[in-house]
Amino acid sequence: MNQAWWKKAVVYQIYPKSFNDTTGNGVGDLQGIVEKLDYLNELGVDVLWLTPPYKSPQRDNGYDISDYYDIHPEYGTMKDFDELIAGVHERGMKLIMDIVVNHTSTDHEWFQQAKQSKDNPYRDYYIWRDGMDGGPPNNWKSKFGGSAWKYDEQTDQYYLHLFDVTQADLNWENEQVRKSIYEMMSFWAEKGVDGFRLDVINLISKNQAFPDDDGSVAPGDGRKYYTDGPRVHEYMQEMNREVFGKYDLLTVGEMSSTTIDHCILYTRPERKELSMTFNFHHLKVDYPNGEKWTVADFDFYELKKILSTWQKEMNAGKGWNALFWCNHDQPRVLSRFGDDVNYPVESGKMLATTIHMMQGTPYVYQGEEFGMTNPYFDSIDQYRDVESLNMYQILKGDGVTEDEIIEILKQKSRDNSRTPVQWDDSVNAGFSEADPWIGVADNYKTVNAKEAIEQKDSVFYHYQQLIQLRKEFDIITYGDYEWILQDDEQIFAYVRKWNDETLLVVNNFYGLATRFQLPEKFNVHGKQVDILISNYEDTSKSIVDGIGLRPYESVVYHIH
Ligand code: TEU
Repeated sequence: MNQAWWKKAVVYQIYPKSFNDTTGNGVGDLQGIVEKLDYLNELGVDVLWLTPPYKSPQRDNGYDISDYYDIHPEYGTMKDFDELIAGVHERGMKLIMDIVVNHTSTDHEWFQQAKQSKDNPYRDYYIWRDGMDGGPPNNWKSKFGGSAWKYDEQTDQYYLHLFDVTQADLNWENEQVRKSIYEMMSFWAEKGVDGFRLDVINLISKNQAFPDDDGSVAPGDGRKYYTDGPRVHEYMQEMNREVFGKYDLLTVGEMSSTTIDHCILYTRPERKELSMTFNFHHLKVDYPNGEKWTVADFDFYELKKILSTWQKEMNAGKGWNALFWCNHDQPRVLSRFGDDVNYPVESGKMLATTIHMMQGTPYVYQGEEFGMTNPYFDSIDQYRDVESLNMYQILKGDGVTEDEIIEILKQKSRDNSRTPVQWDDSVNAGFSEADPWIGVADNYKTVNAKEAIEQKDSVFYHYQQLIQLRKEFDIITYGDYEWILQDDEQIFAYVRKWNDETLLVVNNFYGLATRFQLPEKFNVHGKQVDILISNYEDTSKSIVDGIGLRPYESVVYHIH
C-alpha cells in the first residue's frame, strides 16, 4: 500500500491578497499568514497551499508572474517568506507553492525580450504565429473571453494567450523553456517548500498545427487542441525526473477540462508524474449546456454521479483525487450547494462531511472552515476579477441588461470567494485597518473566525473533527466506495468498506426532512453501529428500521 504522507493530509488554501493585512495597505501579506499559523494549527490542517506570491502586475492576482524568483512587494519580501516557511515547519505543517508555468505575465523579462524582434533569443519562449486572412492564426477562444490571440504590431505576428491578453502562453516545445522552469522549481524546492500546485498544467502541450476548431465538439473554443495535449505526460515525467523526484513533495495538478483516464495517468504512482489532480466536472453542474455565465440551479443527480464516478474510477485506476468544493476561482460552496440563510451551520457541516469521507486528499479554502458565504455584490464597481470584468463587457455587448449581468456575477463571479477573510466583528472584519482592495461581505459581524472558535457547535469544530478522523481511520483513506440511493432526490449517500468495517455516509442536501430504508443487502445484524460524526446533537444510532434525516442532516455511521 502506497503510504505517501499526503494520503492522510488535509490541505488549506490561502489566497494571500485576501487573507490578513499587517501593513495597513488593504492587501493581505505574508506576515499576515505568520500571524494566523496558530489558528491554522488549531484547525488541524497539515499543509498550506499558497497561491502565487511572486512578483506580478496583479492583473490576475498573481497568476500573471513577472518574476518567479521574487515576492510580490505588496505581500512582503523573501525574508518574510523565509519566516513564514520556518513558522509552518516549526508547527509540523508543510507549505506548497502555487506555480504558474503555462504562461507568464507579458511584464516578464522573457516576454519583454521576445517581443523585441523575431530573432530575439527569447522569441521562441512564447507561441507566435502569422495571422490568417487578416485575422488571428485560428479561431481559438481565451477562457476569459474574446480571441486567444493578440496581434503585436512591432513584429507583425500574434501571440497565444489562453487566459488574459497579459498572460502569454509559454512554448513548452522549446527545451530551453523547460530547463528554465525546472531550474526555478528546484530553487523553491531547495528553499524547503514541500510541494507545488501546478496551475492549468494540463494545457502546456498544444497541437502544433494550431488548427481551427471546427465546433464539432462543444465547447468549440479550441480547448480540445491543447487540453491533456500530445506531449503533456512526457513533460510531467520529465518534470518529475528533473525536480519532483529528488524530493518528497506533494504535487497537485490543476486540470482544466480534463478526463478521468488522463487523471489516472497523471497520478498512478509508478508513472512518476504527479501525486494528485484537481478536476472540475462536479463544479459545472450549475453550468447548463456547459455555459457558466447564466443563473442556474445545480443538477443534484449529476453532482452525485460525477463525484461517485470519479471515486470509483480513480480508486480502480490507482489514481489519487484532490477533494474540494471551493477555491479562489469558485463561488463559496455554502452559497452554491448549501443554504447560507436558513441552515448555514447544518448545511456547511453537511457539505464538509460529504467530501471529507471520500477517498483522496481534501482541500479547505480559506474561510470555508467557518462558513463564509458569497458577498452578493450588487454593483459592477464592487467587482475586481479580470474574468468577471471581461465577461461584463462581453455580456453587455451581447445585449444582456445590467441587472441580469449583476445577478449572474452574484452567482458565478470568482470574486465571490476572494473577499477578505472575516476574522472578527471589528472594522473590515479584522482583515485590515485600511479599506480592503475588495469589499467585505456584509455578514462579517456574525460570520467570523472569532465567533466560530467561541461556539463549540460551529462549522469550525466540525472541520477540525473531520480532519482528525482522517488520521484515525484507515477506512477513509483506503476503503472501497459504493454510491447508494442513487435516485433519491434529496439524499447523497455512499458506503465505504475496509476489511470488516463499513462507513455509511448519508447527507440530506435539502431543507426538507426525509426518510429512507437501507438497501436490502445492507446487513447490520450482529454489528455495532456507532456515529462517527453528525451535524445534529441527537442523531439516532438505530438504522435497521430506516433512517430519518432532518433538513441538511448529515451522519456517518461506523459499522463494525
Ligand atoms: O484557473 C484556470 C481555470 O481554468 C479557471 O480560471 C477557469 O478557467 C475560470 O475560472 C473560468 O471559469 C487557474 C487559476 O486558478 C486562475 O485563478 C487563473 O486565473 C487561471 O488559471 C490563469 O492562470
